[in-house]
Amino acid sequence: MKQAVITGVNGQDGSYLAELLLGKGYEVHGIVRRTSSFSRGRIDPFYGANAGVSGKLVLHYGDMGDEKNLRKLMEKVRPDEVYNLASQSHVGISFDMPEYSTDVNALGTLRLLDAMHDYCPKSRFYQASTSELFGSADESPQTEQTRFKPNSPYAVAKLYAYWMTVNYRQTYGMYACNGILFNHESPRRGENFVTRKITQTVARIAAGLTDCLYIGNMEARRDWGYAPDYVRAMWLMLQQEKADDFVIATGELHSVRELIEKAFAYVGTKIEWEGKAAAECGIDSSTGKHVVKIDPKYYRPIDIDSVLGDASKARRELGWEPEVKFDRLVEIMMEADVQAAQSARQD
Ligand code: NAP
Ligand code: G4F
Repeated sequence: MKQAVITGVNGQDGSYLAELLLGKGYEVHGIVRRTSSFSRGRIDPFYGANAGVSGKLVLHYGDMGDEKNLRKLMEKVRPDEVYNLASQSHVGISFDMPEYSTDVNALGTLRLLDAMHDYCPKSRFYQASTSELFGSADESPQTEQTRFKPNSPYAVAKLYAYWMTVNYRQTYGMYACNGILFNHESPRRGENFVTRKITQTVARIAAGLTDCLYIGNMEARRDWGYAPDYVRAMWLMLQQEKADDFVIATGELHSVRELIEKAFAYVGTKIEWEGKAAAECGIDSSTGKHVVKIDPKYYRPIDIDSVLGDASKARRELGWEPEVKFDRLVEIMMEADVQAAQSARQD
């Protein structure tokens, strides 16, 4: 039975990756943090005796800030594969917590790579790198050759982790890969990322549970894919003959404004826009209610206008293709959030 360690197993990607690996018969060792309230909703369905998966999920308390804990785990498990997904993953919040974001995202990766180097140097390593490395890029679309210009504490920390991964590969011959993943979303996406915030709030407005969506920069454009497609790419990267770095993206660009319009259209509401800049509002064309408003607190000190990926290398060398694109992604997320809002209304 193959063994894998997943840091950040309780996150969006960690939960989908665990599900994928368990389905392939892996023994998955997930690192979870101690929290004051227990929230394991994403991994509960496939944890324990009745999980109905062929593999086995084992959870370990740990933290990317705790070097000894990571070393002990690598020494004990000596896994075949390690997926480093743990991170303070919110770009906006990294401006408020630059030091913490650096400790977890940059030094945490170093601690893990070094523990692997000492205890299981033959294990294969996946690093959750990001399109944020490109920042406001010089060219579009971005490929593995595009120059990095990170412009947030999150992205700068991830750049350190990217190069440490390359460095351990080149210096020690470790099988270590960077997946440069563009934004990917799902019904399991954290509620303060823009896609999920929109689908959840629109569903709640439609169910009469709230009145208005407060939003930041609506002109930002992203290349949004579907998380289950992206964890498949992570696994593929660790099954090759040689370790390498890959861009994973859909190649489609959409704006936050477009996402809002699509989410409202799903519940039968047409949005008309009125006003300019921070005074702009989205109005429900049938009721005249103001259902979208700008709240400047969601503006970032510096934002990326647009990122668009070219995943040709992954297509060619991994045989990877995204199965879900933007329109279907919004439908999947709306279906789940509408159902959740309807259940909440009945409570
Ligand atoms: P996520 O939902 O925020 O999950 C992050 C996970 O990391 C959570 O389980 C969290 O634990 C854990 N974590 C945070 N700080 C930790 C620490 N100090 N020690 C141990 N665990 C810690 O993020 P995601 O969307 O799944 O993303 C997975 C990875 O891919 C992240 O590294 C992210 O930066 C990167 N990435 C994401 C995207 C995207 O669009 N989703 C794109 C490119 C790269 P709790 O569950 O306890 O909070
Ligand atoms: O959903 P977001 O917070 O995602 P962002 O900043 O692109 O980062 C995500 O994707 C990265 C991959 O490129 C990951 F590395 C990272 O870990 C994370 O998963 O924001 C997307 C855009 C931004 O331009 C933001 O300013 O949406 C804009 N936005 C507008 N209003 C908002 C809001 N973002 C959030 N979170 N909340 C808003 O109310």
